[in-house]
Amino acid sequence: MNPEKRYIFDCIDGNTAGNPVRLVKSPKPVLHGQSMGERRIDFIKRFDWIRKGLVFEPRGHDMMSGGFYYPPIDSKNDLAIIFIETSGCLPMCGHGLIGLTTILLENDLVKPKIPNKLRIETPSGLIEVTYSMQKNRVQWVRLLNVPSFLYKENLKIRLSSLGEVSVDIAFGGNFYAIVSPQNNYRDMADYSVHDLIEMGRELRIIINEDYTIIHPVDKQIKGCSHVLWTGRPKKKCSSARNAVLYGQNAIDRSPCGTGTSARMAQLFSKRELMLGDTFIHESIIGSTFKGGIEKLTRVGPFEAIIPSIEAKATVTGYNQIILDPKEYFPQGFQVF
Ligand code: PYC
Repeated sequence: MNPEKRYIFDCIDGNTAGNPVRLVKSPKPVLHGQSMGERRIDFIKRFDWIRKGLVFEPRGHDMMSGGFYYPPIDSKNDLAIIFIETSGCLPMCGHGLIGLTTILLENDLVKPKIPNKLRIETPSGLIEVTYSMQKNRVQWVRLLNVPSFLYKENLKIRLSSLGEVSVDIAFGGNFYAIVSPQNNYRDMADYSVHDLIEMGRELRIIINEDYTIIHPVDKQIKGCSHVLWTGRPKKKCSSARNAVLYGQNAIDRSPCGTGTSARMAQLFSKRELMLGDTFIHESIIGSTFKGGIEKLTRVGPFEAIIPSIEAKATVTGYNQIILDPKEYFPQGFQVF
């Protein structure tokens, strides 16, 4: 950050199934690296002040997330995305990608090479998207996510409130600790949002201290960043409900795209979901994502699924955000 400069970021805000997404149109930092994975690391090293200023209070809040869009590295593709949110720069974000795609299309900021399809480069890999548009409004976006797999099973973790719980770790673009129903945990419905955040933070710390979690193929993706609390659905049409903790204080208002992918991978590996199945995931506020298992593949030693996630996003506003180094909080703050 140049201490003598006042920055004005031109953003478009929206939400996907209730969770916020902020597209940064300009200015965009020039990033170095041969892949989006390398460019993400470059962003974190040199431009994390932009992320903090745009997602933390007072310009953002605990759930704020979004991203920058760039020309693709491979000209066969349509665009590339760097995600930003309160926990950092995620390798992949499902609700974020669906929201950013909606904002880009409705504002004519991207021209698909093939109508109704987009190929989007993310730090986690290439994401193929299809969508439907009527009268300049995106009706739905459906993404094929990166290969998702169950990574570790039945880890025994002792939490101060619940006692010992059994936890699975699955990858769906980020690594998730998944807590399924068991003796010491029945359903997310038994806990307040505050409890889910507190217990999730403790669980995440213990897992990251006690286990090495690293993507078998892409060593830049490591650590358990999210905790997924499971529950029975409230709606007849849903298959399951979930609450995902991300960052220090956020429970995803959407059903979480990468979380739903990780959950489907976990259920597939236990043969509770099969190739071709549909999985309707419900969020803490009752919004839903339609998930599916589209293909099977392998990631290193792991059997993996290619999940699809379909959802709707809405544009909510045009926002010019000032980051002034001379203000009190140019890089924002968090309270927890
Ligand atoms: O939808 O993948 C997602 C996501 C990650 C964190 C918040 N939402």
